[in-house]
Amino acid sequence: MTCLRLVLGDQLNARHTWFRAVDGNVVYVLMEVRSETDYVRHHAQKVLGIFAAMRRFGDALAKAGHRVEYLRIGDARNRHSFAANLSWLIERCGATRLERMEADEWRVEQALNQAFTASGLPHAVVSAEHFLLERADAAKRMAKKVPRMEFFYRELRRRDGILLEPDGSPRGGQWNYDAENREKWPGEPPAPAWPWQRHDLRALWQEIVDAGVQTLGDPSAKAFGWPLSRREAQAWLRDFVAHRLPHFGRFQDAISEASPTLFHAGLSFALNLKMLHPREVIDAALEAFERGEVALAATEGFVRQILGWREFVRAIYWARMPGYATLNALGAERPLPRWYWDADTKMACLRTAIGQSLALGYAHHIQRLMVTGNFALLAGCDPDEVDAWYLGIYVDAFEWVELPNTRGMSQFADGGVLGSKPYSGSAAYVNRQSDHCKGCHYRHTLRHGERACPLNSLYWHFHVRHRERFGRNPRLAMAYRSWERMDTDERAATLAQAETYLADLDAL
Ligand code: FAD
Ligand code: DLZ
Repeated sequence: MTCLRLVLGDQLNARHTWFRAVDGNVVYVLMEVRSETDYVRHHAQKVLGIFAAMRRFGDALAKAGHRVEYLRIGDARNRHSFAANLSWLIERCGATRLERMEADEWRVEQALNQAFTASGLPHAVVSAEHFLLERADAAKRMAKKVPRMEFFYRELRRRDGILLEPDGSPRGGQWNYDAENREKWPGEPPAPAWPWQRHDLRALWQEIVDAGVQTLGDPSAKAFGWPLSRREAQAWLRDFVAHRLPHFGRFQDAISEASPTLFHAGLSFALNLKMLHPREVIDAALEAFERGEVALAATEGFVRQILGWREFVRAIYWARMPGYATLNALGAERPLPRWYWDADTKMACLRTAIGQSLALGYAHHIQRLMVTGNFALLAGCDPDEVDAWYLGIYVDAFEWVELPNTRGMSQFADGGVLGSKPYSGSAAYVNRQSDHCKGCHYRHTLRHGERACPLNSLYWHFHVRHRERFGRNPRLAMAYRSWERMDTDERAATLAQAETYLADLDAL
């Protein structure tokens, strides 16, 4: 009897129970396939990183004595889809049984279900043993009504006994220290550099190019920086806890041209490939807190990202797919401006966020939400295009996490499933949180006129055109009151300026 066990590129969980014992009847299968490189145009570093990490993982399994079948992108035998490769591997290995872990993406889950059923072999699907909620439980919690993230998060904190006083109340008296986490970064303390690796992936890059895979962004194959193994990922985690976590909360919402990474963790690539477990990441932060090295507000702010947001968006994804991927509550249909692909815009905030995304395959949360996301929201860009951009450009982008963040949190295309109001901001927000405006071609104080920052008129245009939906939302009441207080000519000039900009977004 031979069992094939499929390991996907984002299932590199070395601590999975599958790998505990060596069994000569089990063959682990990993494959680099065009169906996955081509369903969207990915950042070059994302493809490089996934393939390099998969190869290391396959090698480590073989070294530990497991049987491994690994299909490289350039292998002439490769049929370039999970289903087609599985069917010849079944023949080749004389397989009598198939097993796999749950896939994180709806698309892949459907394809694999079909392939396994079509094989006619007995098969099983097991947990990927990664998330803090099993998938069915996560989806069940969202089945009737999606709770606000804050309540979902508190429940998990109670369930797992995280940051609680002995009586079950939250440590320090508050569940959430977000109010302490909104500072602009003045340049001090210095933002520590991330512990970038210097992997030379030029040979792999050549294989990818020779195979004809189309990518975007800078491959940086000569000095590829992202962690590629569990050991390297653990070193990133230690580095984060020691050097950046102490300031994480305070500057979580800051943006700066002087640092693309500020005090962020840079752990999403390692987490999403499952090289790290979310619980070990949380525990590392909690231990630093207990040792007195990190304040409660920073610790709680970080734990909320992993235990709260990450699990929450996944739960929404599995409760609401496949319909969620087609929602467009605001009827947005403009194409994304061309400069999303080359960063060639006069707006300093967008130029910086897109430029660093193309260079690193990374932008931090506030850049994704309040710079690139905010612009697309205000301009009414088609959420299908916005999704494809986000799904391609970031090394950590997998649909289960990208889609709710983009279509839901950032574009409000889900009509308020994930959040109760859109994350919209004018130039005042960007100026408050960043150092972009002082050197920008546009003037952050102007609503109209030649140098008026486009974010200002687009902000008002967005709220006016969606007044019916948002006008009675108490969280937006202040914005609508400010609009009413503006004199009539000012309002007309602002809306006219927005129309001018909307007529040629490519020119901004
Ligand atoms: P940090 O800011 O240091 O946060 C620590 C960790 O918390 C992250 O590694 C991540 O695992 C988790 N986290 C924080 N915020 C979120 C969130 N909103 N949703 C899920 N997990 C979160 N994250 C992805 O992993 N993949 C994506 O494709 C992705 N797309 C996004 C698209 C948009 C429009 C927005 C607004 C956010 C998106 N995020 C995505 C969430 C977040 O921006 C990234 O997780 C974060 O920037 C990764 O960098 P970091 O590890 O330095 O994060
Ligand atoms: C993203 C990606 C890419 C680019 N290539 C592969 C691949 O060749 N082989 C593979 O197993 N996985 C790849 N992935 C990750 C898959 O798309 C991922 O498994 C699904 O997104 C399911 O979450």
